[in-house]
Amino acid sequence: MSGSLPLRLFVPEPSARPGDIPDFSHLRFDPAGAVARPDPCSAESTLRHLPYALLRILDEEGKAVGDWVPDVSADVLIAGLRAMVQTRLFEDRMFRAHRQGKTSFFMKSTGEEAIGVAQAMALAPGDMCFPTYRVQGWLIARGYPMEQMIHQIYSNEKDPLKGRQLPILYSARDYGFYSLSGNVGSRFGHAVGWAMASAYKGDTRIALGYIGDGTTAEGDFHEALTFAAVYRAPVILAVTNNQWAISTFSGIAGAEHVTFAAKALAYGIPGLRVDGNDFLAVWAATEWAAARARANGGATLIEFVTYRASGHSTSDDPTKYRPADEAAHWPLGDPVVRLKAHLIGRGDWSEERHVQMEAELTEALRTAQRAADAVGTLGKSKPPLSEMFEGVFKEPDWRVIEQRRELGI
Ligand SMILES: Cc1ncc(C[n+]2csc(CCOP(=O)(O)OP(=O)(O)O)c2C)c(N)n1
Ligand SMILES: [Mg+2]
Repeated sequence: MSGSLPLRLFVPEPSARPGDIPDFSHLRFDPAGAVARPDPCSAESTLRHLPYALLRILDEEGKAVGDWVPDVSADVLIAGLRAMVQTRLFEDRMFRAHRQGKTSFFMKSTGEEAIGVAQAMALAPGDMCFPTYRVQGWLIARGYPMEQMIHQIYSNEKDPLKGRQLPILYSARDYGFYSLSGNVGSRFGHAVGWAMASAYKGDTRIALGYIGDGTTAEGDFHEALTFAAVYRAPVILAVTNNQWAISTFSGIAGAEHVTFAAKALAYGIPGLRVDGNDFLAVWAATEWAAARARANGGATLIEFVTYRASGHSTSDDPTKYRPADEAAHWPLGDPVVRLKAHLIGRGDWSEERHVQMEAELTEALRTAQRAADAVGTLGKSKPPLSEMFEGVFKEPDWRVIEQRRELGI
């Protein structure tokens, strides 16, 4: 057609690149306490404002404000703080272990610890989480042995998964931690399926599925939401929006004009948008969605707004694609610092106790690492070769038998 403009694609760009001043002015943040807490069993049609608000409980001074404040004792909050600090120390130590050649690969969740930790503590022991690699704090909060984690990270003889998974793709059914998958998004649908099975059997357990902001662009996300909404599956669907998917910013997954929580609207389920660096807000939102699911009210989508303070993995260098100091400018702060300030403000914690706790945790980690080092680091010790033939088929298969004979084991 003459006179028509040539068509152009729009490609979103992040607000700052290396060398620029970090800029988060495009993000909308409500003050703490601004969002009213509806009854968890409210009709979905009355909850449609929530995906555009931001649920926050801890204010700038560390005070817990508003009607979402959960009824959690100081001891439990201290346990949460401890698990977050332990996660951070553990991850820093394992990152160094990678640089020392002790493992092939590692990923950290620095800045996002409140999500896995608070959810592990707020949900019931029989519930099942379908994790991403970004929530290993769940395992730490539930007391999974550090030494066992390190054996897997080293892929040594005592690796509980016998060398069949990447170093950090844990599997721990007894801790409510379903096997992690390297194929991002694949577990979101499994969470819904598991929850549907629980309801089908008349059980009382609910599921929690995790997905990253970038992975919401995959079909798995939308398939899972369809099933969850249609069958009112007792599931919490958590999007950890840490602003980045490796080197790709969240705008590429559609974050610029609509929140991830707002994707729930199209499916007719509630969507909560929550400050993911506010331990109490993560707890309260999880409790709310769990109460709804347990009352047969169905699924809730929760977007946890957070920031990936570290690189994507040991293979990544984030200074190549974002300002080096962007994490320090993140307007929602650091989850450890915020919970610590809250507890100190209440008179339940002190700088001295914090330092002492860090020292204790460091010592326990050192002991666990020493024990794993003694078994063997990467390549120095391996699960027995015969393990690769075990647990593959229920009945021995002729191909496996033949291959095993060829290897003489
Ligand atoms: C199906 C699939 N596609 C691509 C990859 C490669 N990959 C691994 S992590 C990742 C980014 C995921 O980003 P996000 O969902 O935001 O999670 P985050 O790492 O930020 O927690 C990609 C593309 C993969 N592992 N699986
Ligand atoms: Mg991400």
